Amino acid sequence: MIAFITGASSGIGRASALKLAALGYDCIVCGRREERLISLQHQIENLGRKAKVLVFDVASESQVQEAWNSLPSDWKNVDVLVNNAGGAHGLEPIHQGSTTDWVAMIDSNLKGLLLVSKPIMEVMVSRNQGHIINITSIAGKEVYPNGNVYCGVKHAADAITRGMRADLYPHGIKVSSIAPGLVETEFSLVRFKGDEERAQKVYEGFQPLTAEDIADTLGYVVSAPEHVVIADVVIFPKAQGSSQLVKRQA
Ligand code: 8X3
Repeated sequence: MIAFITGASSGIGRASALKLAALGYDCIVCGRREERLISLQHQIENLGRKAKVLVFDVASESQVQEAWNSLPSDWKNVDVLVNNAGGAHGLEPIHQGSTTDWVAMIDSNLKGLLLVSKPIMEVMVSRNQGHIINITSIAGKEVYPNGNVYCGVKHAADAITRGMRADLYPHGIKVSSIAPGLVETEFSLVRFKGDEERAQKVYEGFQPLTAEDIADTLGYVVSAPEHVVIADVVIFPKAQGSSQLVKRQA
């Protein structure tokens, strides 16, 4: 069994790759930070599975094609695709937003998801099997102040997930989305452009989810019986009631 994971250098992607390896999958781990991917490759190999590293930018059509073409043909029979690459850039009222941030969010969260999925969906259709899991977000279900473009791309990712399911279920392909709330990863550090103090404040006063919590959920989603599709999972920390409701200790 082969799994293909994007955004695997850290956080949810990395934890998902390790979970899938523990479940018996050989893993193609993709990202832009080669050193981290190589260290993940070693960890996967220590679990007794094979791993391949692909370094590319999901938003570049030529890089995606080149990376895909570089895979030996037996590695192209992907059973599980985890579209995890993406993230937020900035948290401002829309009229103060940066157009560079907007383009970066559209590129990684949307263009990337589609470009990576394209060749893999073709193989899955030809084999009449496969499972695509898109890591979306509560931002794809709710819109919160200053979330504007991030919420927009995640809503689109949610819609694309449903579109994939509608088109691919006749071909025996399962499509799932996992929509997390507050997970402590590099997410906020990236959103706030390296401002550690601001990033830490997001997770202060309550116990956020971890990348491993999401990977555990993903493990359940991929291990469900053959006739079962876990179509859509929203997952919050216990202290979170919605994208805007968080119970923090003083
Ligand atoms: C991450 C969760 O609430 O910051 O996608 O949008 S949130």
